[in-house]
Amino acid sequence: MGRLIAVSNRIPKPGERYSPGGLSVALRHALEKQGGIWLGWSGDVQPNSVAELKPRSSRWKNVDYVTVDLTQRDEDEYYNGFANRALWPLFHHRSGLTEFARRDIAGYYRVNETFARILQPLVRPDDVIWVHDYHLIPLGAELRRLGIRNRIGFFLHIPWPAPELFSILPNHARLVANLSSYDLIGFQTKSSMDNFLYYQREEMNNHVGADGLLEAFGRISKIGVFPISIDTAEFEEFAKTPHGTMMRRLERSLEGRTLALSVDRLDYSKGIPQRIDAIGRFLELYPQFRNRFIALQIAPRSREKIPEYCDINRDVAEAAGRVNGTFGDIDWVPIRYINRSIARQSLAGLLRAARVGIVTPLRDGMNLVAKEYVAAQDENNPGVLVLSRFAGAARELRGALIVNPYDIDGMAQAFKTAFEMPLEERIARFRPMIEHLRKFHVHRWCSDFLEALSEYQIETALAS
Ligand code: ADQ
Repeated sequence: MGRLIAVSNRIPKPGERYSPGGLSVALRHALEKQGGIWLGWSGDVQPNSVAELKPRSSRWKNVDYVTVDLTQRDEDEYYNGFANRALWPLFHHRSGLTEFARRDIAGYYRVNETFARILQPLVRPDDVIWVHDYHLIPLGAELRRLGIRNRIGFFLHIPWPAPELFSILPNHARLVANLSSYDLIGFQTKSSMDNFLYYQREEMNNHVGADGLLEAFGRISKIGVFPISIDTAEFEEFAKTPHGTMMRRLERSLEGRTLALSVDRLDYSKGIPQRIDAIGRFLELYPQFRNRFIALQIAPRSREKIPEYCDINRDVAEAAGRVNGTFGDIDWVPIRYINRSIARQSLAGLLRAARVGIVTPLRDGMNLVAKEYVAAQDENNPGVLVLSRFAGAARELRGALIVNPYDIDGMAQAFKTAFEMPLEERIARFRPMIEHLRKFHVHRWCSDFLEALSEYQIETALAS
């Protein structure tokens, strides 16, 4: 078996402590197992005047980590520009937040070309290349242009939007043509895949076979659904052996009250202000719950150079202030809001300590926190997951209380149901979910994707 070459926008530094973001958690496992290369942006930025950006490489546990810096212009146009002010909001159905400039599109393509140029000399004939996420849609096409014939797969971690939304992008046709350079294109959910295929058929007149093969732009690509997951066994273990100090501090501070917990990157797609408003509505409608629980929101800041991310920080702080100001008392405030990143083992312990897990994104490719919450529970006394219908995870975690994150009253009602749910029902809802996650864990996700990619050439050879 050849090596696995993974490419993603950011990669963790070798041996670095865990950093938030679902992608890095999932990929590290696959690469260490198979051996290979992980290429991405170092996170460092050089002045525009720098003559040449040189990649750096270091090896750690069977993996060569190859990183490259970006120039300030690259960061502005590619990362803070087209990827995160056009693709991210649009793919999360927030067309009102979508901003694009031709200059940013050019920067997006330029950085993809740079990544391809760095990768090309490192590729051996039997390597398999796996490209990740919306930052790198054109990378496959750039690699093909440089003569790379290896199998290349692409996985989209975020949702693929409805065709009407996608076609808002001035370069929509070029982006889907770029995707045809991949041998396998994977989505988190069937609805994302259906949106993509509908666009291919209706807008592009391309042929989609019943066998999941797409004939487009002179190539055949295989299309599939691969819902990402977590390392269930490891997370279950973490939750049983959390770091003692943090747990003791939490327990002391709760003073016998129930804990409701939310953990998200600070992002407008995660529905945090709406969720806080729903806690306010819950306290208004059901005053008997006042002073009986604490809702802890953990949300490390992300993408801070983008204006919309400063706005969301302010919106969350204001929403929490409003609810605390209205319902808090001298010895109790309902919402605790912190921006810290938490070590995985402690996070697992916190999730286990929470009687209610609130995961209510407005739209989310999958949402790994929902899965982590389930894996962290005590089988004999599990908590209740309140989960948005617009998270990919809602397709799998059927035992959750599924809510509409835009419906504040509906969420308030669900919180009441969650707090009052008897043990028997909690167990009945929890069991099928944990069994599902024990079967469909992150290793299975990787092997399913890579297997589908390795089968690709045989099938397409037959089809063509
Ligand atoms: P994200 O949008 O980053 O990922 P998510 O799936 O929730 O979202 O993953 C976040 C990860 O970061 C989780 O493992 C969580 O435990 C961790 N994390 C969050 N806050 C943390 C904190 N304060 N301290 C420590 N860890 C924290 C994108 C897509 C998702 C998709 C993933 C994976 O947006 O929809 O599920 O990729 O494909």
